[in-house]
Amino acid sequence: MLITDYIADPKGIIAEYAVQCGVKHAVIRLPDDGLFDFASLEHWKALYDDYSAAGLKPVAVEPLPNSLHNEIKEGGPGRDRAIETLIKMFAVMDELDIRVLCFNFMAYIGWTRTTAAFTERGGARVTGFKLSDFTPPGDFAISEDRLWENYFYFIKAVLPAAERHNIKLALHPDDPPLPKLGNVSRIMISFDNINRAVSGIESPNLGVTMCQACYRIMGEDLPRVIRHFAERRKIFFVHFRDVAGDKYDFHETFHDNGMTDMAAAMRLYHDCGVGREVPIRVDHVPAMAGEEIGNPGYDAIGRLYAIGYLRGLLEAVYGGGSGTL
Ligand SMILES: [Mn+2]
Repeated sequence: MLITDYIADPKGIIAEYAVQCGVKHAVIRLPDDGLFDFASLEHWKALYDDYSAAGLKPVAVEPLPNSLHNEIKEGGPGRDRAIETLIKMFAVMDELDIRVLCFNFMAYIGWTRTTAAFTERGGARVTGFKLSDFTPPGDFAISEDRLWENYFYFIKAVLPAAERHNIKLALHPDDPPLPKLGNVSRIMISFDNINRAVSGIESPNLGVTMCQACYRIMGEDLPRVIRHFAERRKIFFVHFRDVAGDKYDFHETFHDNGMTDMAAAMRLYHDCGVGREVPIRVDHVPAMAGEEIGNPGYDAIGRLYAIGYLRGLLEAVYGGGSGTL
C-alpha cells in the first residue's frame, strides 16, 4: 500500500514531520471556509501547489467538506446544488489525478468522543467514548429509513460522474458505530449495512475506507471483512488504527497496544491483493509527553511513532525498503 499522512495544512508542522518521515503522498482536507470554491480548478491548483511545495502529492480527499455534505446527508433543500458542485469537483480531481474521496454518512453528529484525555501507556493521552457519558449536542433527529433514502439518492446522483472521472468513493464507517446518538439514527454501523451501501449499486468506483478499528468495535470479524471487501476490489483506502473496548465504551491506543494483531492485518491486505497503489494512513494518534492536546487524535508528535510503525510493517509485508542486504 501507499503510505500517506492526513495533512490539513501543507505549511504546518505535521506536513514537515511527514516529509521528514519519508511520506510523499498526502490525504488532504479541503478548506471549508466559504472562500474555497470546490468546483474551481484555479482554487484547487493553488492549494495543490502548496502541497507540492511541501514535497507532497495529494492522492485522496477526506472528508467530503461539510458545507457540501450536510444537506446531502440530511436531505435538505440545498442537496441538489451540493451534488452539482461535487460533480464539478470530480472533474477537477480527475484533472489533478486525485483518485480517492473518503466520505461518511453520519448526519448532524460526526466523529464523536466523550474524552480527549484517556490515559494510555506511560501517560500518553488518547480519545475515548463512553455512551453513558454522551450528551447529544443539539435537538437533531433523523430516522434510519430517511438516512438510507438520502444515501442512495446521493450515490445514484454522483456515481455516473465518479465513474466517468474515475474517482473512487470510499465510504467510512460511522464512528462510533452506534445505531443512535440521541434522536439521530446512524446506518453505517455494521458490516452488513456497509456491504449493502457499497454493493446495493454495483460499481467499480464505490467502495470502502477500511477504518479497521471501527469494524473491530462493531464486533465484526475483521479478517472476514478485509477478505470480503478486498476480494471484491472495494478497499480504496485504509485507516490504520487500533482501539480497546467495544462500541459502547472504548478508547484509542498506540498502534501496537490495542486489540488487533496489526502485522497479521497487514499480511491479510497483502495476501488478498490490496495493491501498492491503495493509500493507507495512520489514524488517531496519542498526545505525547510535553504536548498540549490541540486537535485530539491528530496532534503532531504521536504521528512520528505511528508513521514509523506503519512503515515498518509495510516494508516487512510489501517490501520496498531502501538499500540492499
Ligand atoms: Mn477512520
